[in-house]
Amino acid sequence: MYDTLITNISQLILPEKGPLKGEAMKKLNVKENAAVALEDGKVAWIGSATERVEANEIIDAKGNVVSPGLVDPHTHLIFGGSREEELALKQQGVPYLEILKQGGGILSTVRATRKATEEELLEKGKFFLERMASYGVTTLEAKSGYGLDKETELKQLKVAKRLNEDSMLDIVSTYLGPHAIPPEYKRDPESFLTQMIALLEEVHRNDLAHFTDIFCETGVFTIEQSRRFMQASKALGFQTKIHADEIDPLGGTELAVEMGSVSADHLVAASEQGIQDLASSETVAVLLPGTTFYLGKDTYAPARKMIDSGAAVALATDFNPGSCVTENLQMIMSLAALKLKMTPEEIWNAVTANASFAIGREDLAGQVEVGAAADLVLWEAPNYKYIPYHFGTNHVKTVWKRGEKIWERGECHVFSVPQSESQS
Ligand code: IZC
Ligand code: ZN
Repeated sequence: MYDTLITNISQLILPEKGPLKGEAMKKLNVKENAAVALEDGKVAWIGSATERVEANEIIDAKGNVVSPGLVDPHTHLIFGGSREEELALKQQGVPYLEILKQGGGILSTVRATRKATEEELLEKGKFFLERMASYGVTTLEAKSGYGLDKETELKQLKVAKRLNEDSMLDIVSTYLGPHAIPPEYKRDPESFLTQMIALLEEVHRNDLAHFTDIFCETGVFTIEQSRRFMQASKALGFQTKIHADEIDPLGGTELAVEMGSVSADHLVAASEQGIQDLASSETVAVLLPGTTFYLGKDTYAPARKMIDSGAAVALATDFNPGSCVTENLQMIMSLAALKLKMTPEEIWNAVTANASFAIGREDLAGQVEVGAAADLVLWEAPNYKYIPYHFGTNHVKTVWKRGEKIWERGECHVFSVPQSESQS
């Protein structure tokens, strides 16, 4: 007798383990007319919907899709304030890096995050996490980077750690101390970087992050500075990530591969050499089409060229208060179809197997396997292609994390207002 049986599944998505590179991304493992049983928070049995299986709770998927919980491998989850005032500047054509240069952008969020208490950041983080879960995300990465000083960077990382402990979701932390250069160090970025490197030790000692990250971009950190930071990170045992070649082609993609980074993120302006380097490595290209969309740009990351050359591609929201303000990974899946020209099979592999590999969770997330944690999503969609196709809405019916229902589509009174409310 199992705890739960989900049956009548039209398609059960069973991604292969990542990293899925090139051709391997083009095949999605799908079991038609399936059923899955859960026991003690784990997947206990996978079979056909026609088999008779006993369970305490039986859920009829009614011919809909079940997938692994989605994995969002790049978010800036923890921050103070918000930046809706910058939308008008964007409309007037002021570039993202120009807003930053004038002391806005990331620096505006830094001011708000320094002011916020740990409790305030925690409450805000909870709110966003519930939204992410509602869209089917059960594992995610969260970066610091809005402190740019010791106290606030540690505060952000502690909040992420508490959210990981207190919630059902799995949150993997990344230390992004070198995210921008604070005004007090404008004339001496090298000594700012030295401070952020010095902080690595404390982050490591308190087990506050698994990964490190740096914003390698014109006016932010150079290739040489990024290499220095990554070498220091590796020396302490961190795995590295990098915000690379987002706006200007500095060669951050090549650097990521040279350093053996687990991922290189953005890559809109990645060079031909960078793409070849990715293809010959296990560094995952984490693409963030929501950011290109939100910045109002026309040129998207060369996903087709990357996959066709043999690289591993993952997709993420880049959820942050400035350049991509959305918790909705399903929207990113649609943008990947429309703007990156990725196929539905590639898209599903990119938000499951490759996303989990990009955050070192390939054994724990992005899969449906007997013995693995029961992180599952029941969709209101007849097949997996339907989800990226029907954009901008939430297709999730139910989300399970380690076998527990953590989100379910709520009440709706459009066709029936409850009696007590209509009478009062
Ligand atoms: O707050 O603008 N690109 N970092 C690098 C960001 C975007 C987040 C932000
Ligand atoms: Zn980012």
